[in-house]
Amino acid sequence: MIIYGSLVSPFVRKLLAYLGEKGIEFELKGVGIGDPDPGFRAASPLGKMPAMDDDGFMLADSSAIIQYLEAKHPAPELIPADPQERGQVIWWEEFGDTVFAACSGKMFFNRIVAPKFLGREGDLAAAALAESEELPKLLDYLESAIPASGFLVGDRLTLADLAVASPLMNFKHCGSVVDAATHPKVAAWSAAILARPSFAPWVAKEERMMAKVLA
Ligand SMILES: N[C@@H](CCC(=O)N[C@@H](CS)C(=O)NCC(=O)O)C(=O)O
Repeated sequence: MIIYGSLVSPFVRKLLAYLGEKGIEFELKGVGIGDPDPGFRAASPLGKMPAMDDDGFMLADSSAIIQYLEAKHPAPELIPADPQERGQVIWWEEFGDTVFAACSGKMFFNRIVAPKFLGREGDLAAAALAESEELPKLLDYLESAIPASGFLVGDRLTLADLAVASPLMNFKHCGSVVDAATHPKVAAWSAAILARPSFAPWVAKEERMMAKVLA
């Protein structure tokens, strides 16, 4: 199976961690924004990452790919069968993808992707507004919602933890790290999730890459 994407995308990172937790073998083919790679273009109609080619079956969108893989490889269960837990996991994935990643995207795209990868100026005012107005409220919500179990849903790892922890790397690349004094539960939970073997090697590789980009 081929996964197309870049390590710095929150959606690609979520998928890579999911694949690691599942123990599914794959090859990562690195592509950037607007990449003309024909395999990537064939798998991703809108040119967005991640995309997948599973022995000729092509699919784009991290959530679509994960739903496909969860049906194909049910164990270990990362999207629970229990109705309430499943609803909660989908809520958190939605929060991670469309709210948390959108906020991190305003900062990461305008401060890093636009100037460093696309050779143009980013909207620094939009990035500053996301950091000062949106991010604190999202972290406050997360702080209030992390259960004592240390996992967002139930007492075990689910897709919810992977989806919400992933964008935190993009905040980090922008110099915005979770403050353990103001958000102790978010700091402890995210450190534990990002240190899992499914995330850690990708995070280390990505940090080396970003150190070069930002040097
Ligand atoms: N909902 C999609 C979002 C994918 C997405 O927006 N990826 C970004 C990178 S983080 C992208 O490829 N952007 C390029 C573009 O919009 O042309 C998913 O979960 O995969």
